[in-house]
Amino acid sequence: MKISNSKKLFEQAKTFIPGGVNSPVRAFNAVGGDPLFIQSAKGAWMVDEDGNRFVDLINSWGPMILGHAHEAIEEAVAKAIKGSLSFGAPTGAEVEIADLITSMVPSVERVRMVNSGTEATMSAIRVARGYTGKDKFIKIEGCYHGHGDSFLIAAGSGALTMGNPNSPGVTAGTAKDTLLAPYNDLTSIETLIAANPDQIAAIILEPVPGNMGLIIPNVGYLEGLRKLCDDNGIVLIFDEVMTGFRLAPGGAQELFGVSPDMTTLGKIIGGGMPVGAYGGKKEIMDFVSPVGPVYQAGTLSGNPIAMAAGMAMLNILNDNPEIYEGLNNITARIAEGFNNNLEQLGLDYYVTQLGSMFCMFFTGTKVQNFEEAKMSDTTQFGNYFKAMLERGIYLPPSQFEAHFVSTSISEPIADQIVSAHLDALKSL
Ligand code: KE4
Repeated sequence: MKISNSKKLFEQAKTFIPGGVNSPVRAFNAVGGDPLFIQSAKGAWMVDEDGNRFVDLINSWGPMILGHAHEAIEEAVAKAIKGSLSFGAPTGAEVEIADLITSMVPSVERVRMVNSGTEATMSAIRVARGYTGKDKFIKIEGCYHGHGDSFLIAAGSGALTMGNPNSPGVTAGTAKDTLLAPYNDLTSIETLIAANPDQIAAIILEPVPGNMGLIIPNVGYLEGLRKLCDDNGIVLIFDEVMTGFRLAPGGAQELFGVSPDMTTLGKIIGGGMPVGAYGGKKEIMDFVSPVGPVYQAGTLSGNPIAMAAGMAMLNILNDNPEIYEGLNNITARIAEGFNNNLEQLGLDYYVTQLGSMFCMFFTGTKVQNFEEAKMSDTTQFGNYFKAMLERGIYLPPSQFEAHFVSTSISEPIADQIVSAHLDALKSL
């Protein structure tokens, strides 16, 4: 595979940008080798600077659920840019998208737009603290909520991949207010609540974690969290930056029928543009400035071009709910093909799939939490990643990420992924 142009760009990039990338996971440190620089993408296919074509299973870490360069989204953006790119003043587009979000995600009665998932989760925690008057919050080990200081405490995703669970620069003062509990473990939550009476403002988690690989909630887990929060006056925050509008029009909370008090959103909400949002019950969100005392702001929050892209994407998803059945069927086809391959090869790697998210853990354990995810053979994952790349399949460059399927992935492409998987595993 020719990679000379990517190599040249990477060397140049490293003279200006830390590690040559604007987000750590892109550097391929978790899988070895140098990153490929992408030139363009259309539908299910991405093309790098050396003309190599790949089936894309990252889809910008979730946003490109309708495939790359979707005509309706491009048209909406092209139309919006004619009227200038930004005003720093309210626009009708922000009212439209807020209306749509609150109708697609009923637990969200009020919503504030921001520019990233990190901003959304940082703000949600601040509001929960302001609303309850309490300082501590419970984070689930292995869940990733962006790079806000109070989350980089045995975080998943990038921090986990970088082997640096407690990032330097996070103060002890910050860390003391973050309590940690394993995923799928209600007893640990009960223990933390008992040990910190009337001090816990919130519990935040990915309802379906995608940042330690994809992990499915055990039956009753989300319902149990809901009850513990109700019984103890704790704000339940679902971080649906990844699962929002992906697992169902109303996200994981719709799929599992458990309503949080607050929800954080991102990725799909911007249609590929930098957008995040946080929202929830009116009585909580009324604490947000300017109506309430909790301050949060953003120069480009609700940016009209980003709103146009987000609205176009959300409208398509909202108007065509059958999209989700199609995504689930294609993704289940891939997962079934992977399991058939593993059986044929006598391998017991663990494949998980839910909706249009899936992954394969290089461990024989039925992964239910962060500790079990970490038992995966990350070296073998790196070899597999490179073998799939050579066969034209671009996976997320880390064992601790989920794969994202778009509507552009047809049955023939799904079967191509499955046959590349078999061939790649045979080559290891
Ligand atoms: P951003 O600040 O990257 O927009 O969102 C942070 C975030 C918050 N919550 C969840 C559940 C997330 O998955 C993310 C970001 N996801 C990673 C993918 N694992 C983004 C990829 C990256 O860091 O480059």
